Amino acid sequence: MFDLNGYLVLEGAIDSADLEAMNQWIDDQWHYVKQPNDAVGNSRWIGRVETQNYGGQDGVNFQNIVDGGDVFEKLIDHPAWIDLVRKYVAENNGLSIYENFLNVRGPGGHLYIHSGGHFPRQYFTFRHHNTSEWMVGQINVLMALEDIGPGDGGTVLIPGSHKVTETHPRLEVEGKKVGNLNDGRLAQTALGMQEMHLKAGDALFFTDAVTHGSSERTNEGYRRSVVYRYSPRHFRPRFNIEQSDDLLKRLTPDRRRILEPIPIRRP
Ligand SMILES: O=C(O)CCC(=O)C(=O)O
Ligand SMILES: [Fe+2]
Repeated sequence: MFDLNGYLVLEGAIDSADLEAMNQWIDDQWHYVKQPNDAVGNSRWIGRVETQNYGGQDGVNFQNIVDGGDVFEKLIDHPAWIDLVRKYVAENNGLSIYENFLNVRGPGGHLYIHSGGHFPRQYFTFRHHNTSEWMVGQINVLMALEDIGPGDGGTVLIPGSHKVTETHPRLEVEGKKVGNLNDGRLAQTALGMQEMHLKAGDALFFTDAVTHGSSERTNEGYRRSVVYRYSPRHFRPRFNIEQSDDLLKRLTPDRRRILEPIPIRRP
């Protein structure tokens, strides 16, 4: 079904103790949700975790959340998904984490439509090479820290759209195909979109190539999610935040290999 649709829902991936710990982390950092930037508009740092957003209604991202504590370190090679990730990215491509963040998104928050098989981006690779091994350029694991139901701003996606050749009508602008479009039209209104409802602890496992976005949150309160994106080890991390020596020393060898697949060399 992952091959066919480009996504899977991994039910009950995260146990309640870990959910509680992650939700507690958010509660403890709530002032950053209210005030993600400092007085002159710069991002703020909590150790090596950085507040970030894309300037729209995407909410507050806590980038490099892997530095937020034990419970986030565990997600690097979480047993609920790591074998699937290893299968589809494939061992001979190595493994890395392209981006890891925690997102908190309030009323009015949403994400515009992006991605799709029509668009030539290296990390949208999704193929089965010579019938022996998979080669997937990026897999996103989006974890719901609380239930995400109608009105909560769930992820929307178009099943199978990672394989399309023809361009989605909304992703064709003046005869040219685009990979994303912020044109004021909500992603959930695009042709073929399906809204994904998750229970707290479920994880949406999807190729970044599938056409997706996030529906507008119309309910009160905030949606809480964590996203870890896995890619072959040759991809540079999106924000390239240098990990602390403390974190690197703490990690198991497997986790360290994923987080820092090509160690920095110094004389
Ligand atoms: O926030 C969402 O629902 C979607 C996130 C997203 O676009 C992604 O993880 O690539
Ligand atoms: Fe996305």
